Amino acid sequence: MSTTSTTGATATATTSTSTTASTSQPELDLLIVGAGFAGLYMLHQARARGLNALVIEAADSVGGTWYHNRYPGARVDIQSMEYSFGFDDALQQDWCWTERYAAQPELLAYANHVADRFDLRSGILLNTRLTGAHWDEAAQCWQAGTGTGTSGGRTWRARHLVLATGPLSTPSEPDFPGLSDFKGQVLHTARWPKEPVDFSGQRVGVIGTGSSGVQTITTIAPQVGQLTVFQRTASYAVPAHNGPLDVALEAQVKADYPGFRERNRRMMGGFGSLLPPNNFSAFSVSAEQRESMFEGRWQIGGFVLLGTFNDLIVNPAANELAGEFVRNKIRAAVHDPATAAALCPSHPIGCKRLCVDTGYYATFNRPNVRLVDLQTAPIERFTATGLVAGGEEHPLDAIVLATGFDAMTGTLLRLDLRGRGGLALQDKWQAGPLNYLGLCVVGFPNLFNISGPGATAAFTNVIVAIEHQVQWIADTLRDLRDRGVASIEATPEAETAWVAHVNTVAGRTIYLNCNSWYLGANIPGKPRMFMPLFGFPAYVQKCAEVQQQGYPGFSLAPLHA
Ligand code: N01
Repeated sequence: MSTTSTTGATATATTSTSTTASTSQPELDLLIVGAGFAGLYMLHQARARGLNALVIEAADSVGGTWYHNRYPGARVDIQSMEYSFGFDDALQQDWCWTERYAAQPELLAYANHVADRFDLRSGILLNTRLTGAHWDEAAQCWQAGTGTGTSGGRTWRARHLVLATGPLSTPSEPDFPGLSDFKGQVLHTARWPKEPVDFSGQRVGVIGTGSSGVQTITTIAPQVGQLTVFQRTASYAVPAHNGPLDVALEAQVKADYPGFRERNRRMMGGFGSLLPPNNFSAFSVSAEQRESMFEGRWQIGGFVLLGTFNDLIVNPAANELAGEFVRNKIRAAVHDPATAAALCPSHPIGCKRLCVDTGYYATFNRPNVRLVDLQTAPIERFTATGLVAGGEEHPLDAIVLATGFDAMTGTLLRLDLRGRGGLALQDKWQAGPLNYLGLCVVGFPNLFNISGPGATAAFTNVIVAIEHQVQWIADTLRDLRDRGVASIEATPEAETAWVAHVNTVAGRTIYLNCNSWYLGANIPGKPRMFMPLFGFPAYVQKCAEVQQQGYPGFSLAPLHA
């Protein structure tokens, strides 16, 4: 089957071997939305099971997150040897990372390599944005379209719809008063232009100090004339100690890559087996030993700091010890005591995702860098030539919005998704993103969401999380096809219990004690509900049990007569 996109690109879906053929047989077994790592691997796994699949992608190339987030200094915060696909041993043996933490261009090259290596481009339509999808009850399939009007329209009929649109794909662009009056350049980190941006000699303002802001600030500070950082909440940043990939480590990992992957899958976050968390409390050692153990992990760098003791994420008092350790590092790194104080976070460490940095705090010692604390000097308005915060005008030539994402739900809620009886996802998720297993939603049969609310992706090495969910979906679809099942839908009881479970798990941790995107707290008006699930191995086990036990928590329906 061949389809033509609005831009004339062609893609070929594989021939279906479905046993459910009938006059109402949809043209696709599954339509996959998004050609990031999740969409690419979903296509590969679907084809491997003889399913007729097509990917549509709004951008003009593959890569998802690593296509869009091209801001200066963009780089992964999980080590390259771990942040990569493990499903194909030849791929992981052949590919050579150059740095401990790969930078965006290398990650994008990797996504393109995967697309080429597994001949995935023939199943991907680029420049094709899904606008909506409606469940057709009579035909038991999704009618998914790219809209009408000047952009042209095309509708696909697919038995299943897989949303591989990414949890962090819709940028948050706060409605700052007067922003449209500003005559200089406005850039968002998550929609950075392909052409290099030259900030030489310019007065640049960065709003936002999460992972994207921290990397941008550190990288552009030496290039710009004057950098003003507008900080609403101070961030914890731990050193990456990035550098060329250690060839001895590479050889060690490659000598048994499958074993390395397996050990990582047993970790809470699907990574970190090189230095597992310690299994004892921060209070079981002396103050001197504690300091020395924090220091040891600080010198190694990355997320391992939070594994220094086993109670840092569950006991606020233990967490405070780690937080104070980092605050002392900030005080030691930043010369001006007032700036250092403003850079010291007060929320629990790890409650928002840790930033992994390369000299972030010391950047504020540069004579051309200034911190504006929005807690004491809030942004009032933009002007043609800058912005006013706390009554002071800051003249600017360019503004970088490092303001994050409408995470986990933003992308789906901007689509016209309608399930059984015309139920709109916006109505279904009015009070928060209800789901079962982080994969399915009651009222939306045959719809699967990857890396969404209720799943572990936000707390996991996302590629490991993707591999697991994709394999589960692909196995399920093959299984259903072989059993003559035309539709699968979560039950209301299972959905309610799952959302409660996700929140119960979070309630045992410090994750509810700050305003994070995990809670939707960064978006005004968004329902406050804890969205991601913590704990990858238990999640994998639960999903496996559901599959092995014949899909408890789902109702299955055969093809209508
Ligand atoms: O977004 P964020 P991000 N006025 O939401 C501030 C992944 N990631 O793009 O904290 C003023 O973390 C906001 O302030 P506050 C990673 O999972 C990974 O940086 O809400 N400020 C915050 O400081 C990460 O967690 C990598 O008070 C406003 C910042 O903008 C996730 O993506 C790299 C504001 C947003 O921080 C998101 O990271 C990059 C307003 N109206 C991203 N609205 C790596 O792998 C928001 N802010 C390294």
